[in-house]
Amino acid sequence: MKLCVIGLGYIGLPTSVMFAIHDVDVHGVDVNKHVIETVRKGQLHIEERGLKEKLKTVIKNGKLTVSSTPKKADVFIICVPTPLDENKKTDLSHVKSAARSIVPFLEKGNLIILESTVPPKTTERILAPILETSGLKVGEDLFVAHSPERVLPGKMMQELVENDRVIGGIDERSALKTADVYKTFVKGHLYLTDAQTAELVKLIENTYRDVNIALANELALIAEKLNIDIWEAIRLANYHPRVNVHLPGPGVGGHCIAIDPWFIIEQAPEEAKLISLARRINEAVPSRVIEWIDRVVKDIEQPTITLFGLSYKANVDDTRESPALAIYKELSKKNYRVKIHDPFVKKKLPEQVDTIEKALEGSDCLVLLTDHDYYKHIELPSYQSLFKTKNIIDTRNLYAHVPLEQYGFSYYQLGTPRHPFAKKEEKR
Ligand code: SAJ
Repeated sequence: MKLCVIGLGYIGLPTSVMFAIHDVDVHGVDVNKHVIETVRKGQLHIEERGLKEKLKTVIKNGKLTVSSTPKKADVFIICVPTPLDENKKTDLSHVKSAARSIVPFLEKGNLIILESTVPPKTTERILAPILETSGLKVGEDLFVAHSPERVLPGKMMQELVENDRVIGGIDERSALKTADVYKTFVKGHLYLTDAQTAELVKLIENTYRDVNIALANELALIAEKLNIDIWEAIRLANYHPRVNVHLPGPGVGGHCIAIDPWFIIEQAPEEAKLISLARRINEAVPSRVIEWIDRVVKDIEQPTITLFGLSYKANVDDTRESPALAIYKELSKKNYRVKIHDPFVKKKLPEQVDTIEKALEGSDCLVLLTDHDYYKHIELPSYQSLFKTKNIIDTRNLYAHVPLEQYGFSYYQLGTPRHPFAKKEEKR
């Protein structure tokens, strides 16, 4: 089998490598020259555990080749981004141009799989007509399917193999052929359905998480008002065998959960009431964190704020839609000196520093935004002399176990009575 993968990003690159190590001849395509040059050298332009060594192997043995133009193949997989435009409408321009780019290379019997997350009916109404400009007919000459990726950044190499997959064919033969392709390495179950159901399944998965996180964020607000610790309450509620409340935090980031619900809202705005509200609740959280910071440093002249974490979640370098980035941008508009530390994110902002010492030197308030394991293990009290004012805002419940108040820190914790708007006697 010859495979051509369009888009060598967070999903396309690990997928290409996975096929290549299973002896498939893969040709990877990307519009970004830097990506092509980096991958060709066997190097990574993204951070993903366990990927580098495998990439090196398949570049070296020639199983994976890369260039900026597609090649003839038996199977084409499209893994390009589907962002939102400024009006929160799906921008399908990358899917469309990826599809157009393979048209000249299509031959009778080819299978085209769309992995990008898309609104329901995109495969049938947008992808298929573009492919048919080749003169070949979908359902007769070409097989077409949607099979959304479901892997978790940071665990992709494991989850690509182990996770179950949903495969939505434009017809039954397309679904069966697609299943054969993924059987190359997938050990999880392959569930076959039609394309539009598969498209909705993916959106449901991430919308479920978004709504659940919105509930957690709302419960955090309620807990602050009632002087209850929400982390403890959620932990105990989740001992119920049929309850799985997610966790509050500084907001919802990433390229999926903060975006996919909009694909549903766009198609059914009247009906998607709860989904819209959940989005609004989650989008409002970063400004609450700003209010907390403003309150904590209100009596300090030109305060220095230290942000721990820039990526959207723990142990990854990805900053797409990161609430930490939104918080940083808001803080930069104020009369604050901001310092940012993130052990995963390569320097991209002038305020970023590379050591804990530099980050905490002269700080008036440390704000923990991303719960990297790295931060869990640092002994904050041993850095206390670096602080100018010993304030800590913990948005991830990372430091509750450290007796910070005994060391003279003012410790504020999201979703608990320890918040900066609490009256003194209410604080615990
Ligand atoms: N978050 C919370 N509270 C929680 C869980 C997450 O505030 O209880 C926040 C995180 O901090 C982060 C955001 O939500 O900012 C998203 O993180 P995530 O780990 O829930 O999701 P992603 O975007 O990294 O990956 C998800 C995964 N989906 C599920 O776990 C159902 C992954 O399987 C999907 O493949 C991926 O979206 C995708 O590409 O759609």
